[in-house]
Amino acid sequence: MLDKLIRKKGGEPKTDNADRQLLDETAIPGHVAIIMDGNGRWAKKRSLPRIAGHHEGMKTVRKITREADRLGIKVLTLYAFSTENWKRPKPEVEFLMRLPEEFLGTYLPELVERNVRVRMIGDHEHLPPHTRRAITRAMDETAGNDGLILNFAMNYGSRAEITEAVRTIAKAVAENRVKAEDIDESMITDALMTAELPEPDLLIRTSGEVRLSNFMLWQLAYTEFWFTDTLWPDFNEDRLQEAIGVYQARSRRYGGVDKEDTD
Ligand code: V07
Repeated sequence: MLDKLIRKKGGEPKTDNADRQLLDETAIPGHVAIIMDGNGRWAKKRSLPRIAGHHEGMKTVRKITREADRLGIKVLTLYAFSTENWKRPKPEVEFLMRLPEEFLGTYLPELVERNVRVRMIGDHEHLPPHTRRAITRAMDETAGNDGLILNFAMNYGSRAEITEAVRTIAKAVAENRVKAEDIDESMITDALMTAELPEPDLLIRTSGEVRLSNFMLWQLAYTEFWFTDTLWPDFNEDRLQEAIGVYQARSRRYGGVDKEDTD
C-alpha cells in the first residue's frame, strides 16, 4: 500500500511541509474541471490593471497543466471565457482574446513535446478570427497526441450548449430519424460538446465564489466540488494536491456504499 502513495517531488525547498499531500496514485480523478476565478482581484490587491491579473493567470494555466499531467489526470477542463464575459469593457475583452495566441505561442511546443492534446468546448464561430486560428492550429497540431487532454471552455455557456443539443435532437425527430419516446439521457449526453469526454470527477472554483456560473450543468451532476479562497494567479501545485486529497478522502468515506446513498 505504501508504494501506492506518492509524495510531491521537486520544487524549491519549503520551510513548511504542511501543505504537501500524500496522494493515493490509484485514485487520481480522471477529469478535473476548474473555474479560474480571482484574476481581477489579484491585480486590484497589487494596484495593477485587471489585465495584469489575467496575464498572471495564464502562467498558472501552464503550471497546473504540468502538474495535472505529472499526477496522471487524463482530462483538465479550464473555464477560460464565458458567454457572459463579452459584457466586460471592450479593451479587457480584446486583451483576453489575445491570451490564447500568447499562451500557445509560448507553450504549444511544450504541449506537443509532453503529448498533450488541446481541445475546446464553446462557440468558436463567434470568436475573433485571430483567436480561432490560434486555437484551431493548436488542436490540429496536437490531434495525434494521446496524453493529457487540455480542454479549454472558450465562449462557453452550459445553457447554450444544452439548448443546441435539444435543437439537434429536435431536428432528428422532425426528420423521423429519432422517435420522441426514444430520447434518453445518453442521447442528450452525446449531443453535448463534451460527448467524447468522461464526466468531471472533481470541480474546483478559486477565489471564494460558490456558484456554477453556467458551467457544465449537465456534466457536473455527480461531480465532487471543492472551493478555495485562493485567487487563480496564486493557485499552485500544492493547492491542486490539496483538492485531490479532499476528493480522495471523500471517496474513501463512501467506503463501497453507493455514492448517492450515503445517509
Ligand atoms: C485566459 C488566463 C487564465 C485565467 C482566466 C482568464 C484569463 C489560457 C487561455 C487559452 C485559451 C485557449 C487556448 C489556449 C489558451 C486563455 C482566455 C483567458 C480567454 F487554446 N489562459 N487564458 N484564454 N486567462
